[in-house]
Amino acid sequence: ITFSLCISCILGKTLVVLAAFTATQPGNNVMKWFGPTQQRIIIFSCTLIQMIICAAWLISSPPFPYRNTQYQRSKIILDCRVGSELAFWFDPRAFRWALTMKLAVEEINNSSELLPNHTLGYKIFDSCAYPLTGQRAALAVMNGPMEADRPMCSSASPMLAIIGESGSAQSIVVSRILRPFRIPMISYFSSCACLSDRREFSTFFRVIPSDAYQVKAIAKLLIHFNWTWVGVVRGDHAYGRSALQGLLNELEDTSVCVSYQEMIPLLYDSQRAIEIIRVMNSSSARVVVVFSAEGELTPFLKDYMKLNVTGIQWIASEAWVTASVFTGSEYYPFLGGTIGFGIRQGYIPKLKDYITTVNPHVYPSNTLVQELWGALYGCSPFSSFTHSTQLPLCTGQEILNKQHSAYMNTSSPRIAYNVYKGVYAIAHSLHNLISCKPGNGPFNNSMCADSTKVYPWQLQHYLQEVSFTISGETVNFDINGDSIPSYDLINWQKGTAGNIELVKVGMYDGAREAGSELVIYDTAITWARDKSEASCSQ
Ligand code: TCR
Repeated sequence: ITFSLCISCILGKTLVVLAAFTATQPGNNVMKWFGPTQQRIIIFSCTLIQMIICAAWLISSPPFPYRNTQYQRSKIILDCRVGSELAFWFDPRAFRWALTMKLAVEEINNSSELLPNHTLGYKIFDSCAYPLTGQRAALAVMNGPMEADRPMCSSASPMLAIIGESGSAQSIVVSRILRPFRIPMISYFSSCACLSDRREFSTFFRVIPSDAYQVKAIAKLLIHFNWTWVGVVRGDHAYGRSALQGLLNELEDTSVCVSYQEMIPLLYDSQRAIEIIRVMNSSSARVVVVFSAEGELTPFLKDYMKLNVTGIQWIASEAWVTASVFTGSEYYPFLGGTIGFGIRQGYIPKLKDYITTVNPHVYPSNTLVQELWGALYGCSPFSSFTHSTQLPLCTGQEILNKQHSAYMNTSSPRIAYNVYKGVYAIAHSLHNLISCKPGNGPFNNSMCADSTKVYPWQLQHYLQEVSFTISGETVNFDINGDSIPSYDLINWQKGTAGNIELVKVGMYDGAREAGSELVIYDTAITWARDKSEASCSQ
């Protein structure tokens, strides 16, 4: 935009700029300037003064939200600030994922069995859930340090692989950067079915199932319970769009019919929501599948509850079936009985103890830890930080406890467990690479890789072949870089305090024989309105 503005200024003409934004995180600069818009027409008329302002913008436009403090081996180095202002909300849950990576690397480095005599190094960047920031981070780490004493031609980055990105939009961008250099990446959170295209994303691997499997599992669930009419509600984004399309494809030639498809607008609009709720209420389909994230669903459910509609059997998509925001007792009459597939949980024995050791006094120079304190306790640990955040100074008595579920909830790690698996997948592949028997290797003339100078494409070869067991689960990748899909079937039941408890009532296990992937403990399920059976549609 700045660029178009400047061009228009230089030409001295009035210009109509059609800005097409996909919504990024609230708080991002674009959003601050123009509001959370998807498409807007902005008309500027330019004068000489504006031209100078435009030029100044170009020169002084703030850096994208990360600051590269210093280059070090094994360090978390980026945060999401623009100047001193936080450009994005600090997400304690995502910070826990970062610490899980650190824990896994430390475990591997201390292990005498896995990669003995080798040490893994790492750097962790915050991409701020923003593709461009992810791109900068990927390029920064690929470029490596530009040190005066290292000649340009020998200063190639030692990076072998990337664990990430988080969201699919970011993974798409980063994967395209890594592809020409054949650097593998393993995502723990990007589930878009589009990323399974090996021609386009040839170095992309993931330990989260593709959404293609989720819609398969949902279709099987609908068929299992003989539900003939269902409604579908989705968010206005790629996730909602492609999941809906996938489900419609899966339901073709089955006994299940879709009565209506509705979309919750990106810019939440109560009026529109009420119309959707009316459609839901007047339809004879009592089963509604919702593909949405918890954030956008919250105002929608509030409106649903205000209108006092009940009797809907919700099928939750993976993005909200494990959301803790809806577990209060006030939600039970409306959401009790909800069922859906969540990412399989795993067990990371040392995670809880590990994340409790994090403290701003142990890591005084790590701004992320200071931000964690800001997010959890609403205070700044140091007076220097108080100034920039305008938060009160902490008392020093702040203690991590269970209350901070966003950060401390380690009892059933799902995404953190994926991160853990991803790091171990790299370690096992490297281990196999290093253990190659000379003359028996997989490369030209049965050569092995030189363990003192490993190339990323050599690691990719081993990653494609790797197979190991962790937390009782076999981890390997199919030809598209996808892992074996495995979900827990989760049901929202009444807890002792009237709140909602998430109970596992089955699973979808892609490792089982075709046709028997879905296992349901029928009698363990609670249905909406406490019905005893699944007779939810006509
Ligand atoms: N993968 C999505 C983003 C996403 C998400 C979520 C967002 C997933 N699960 C739960 C909020 C809450 C799965 C992506 O971008 O691929």
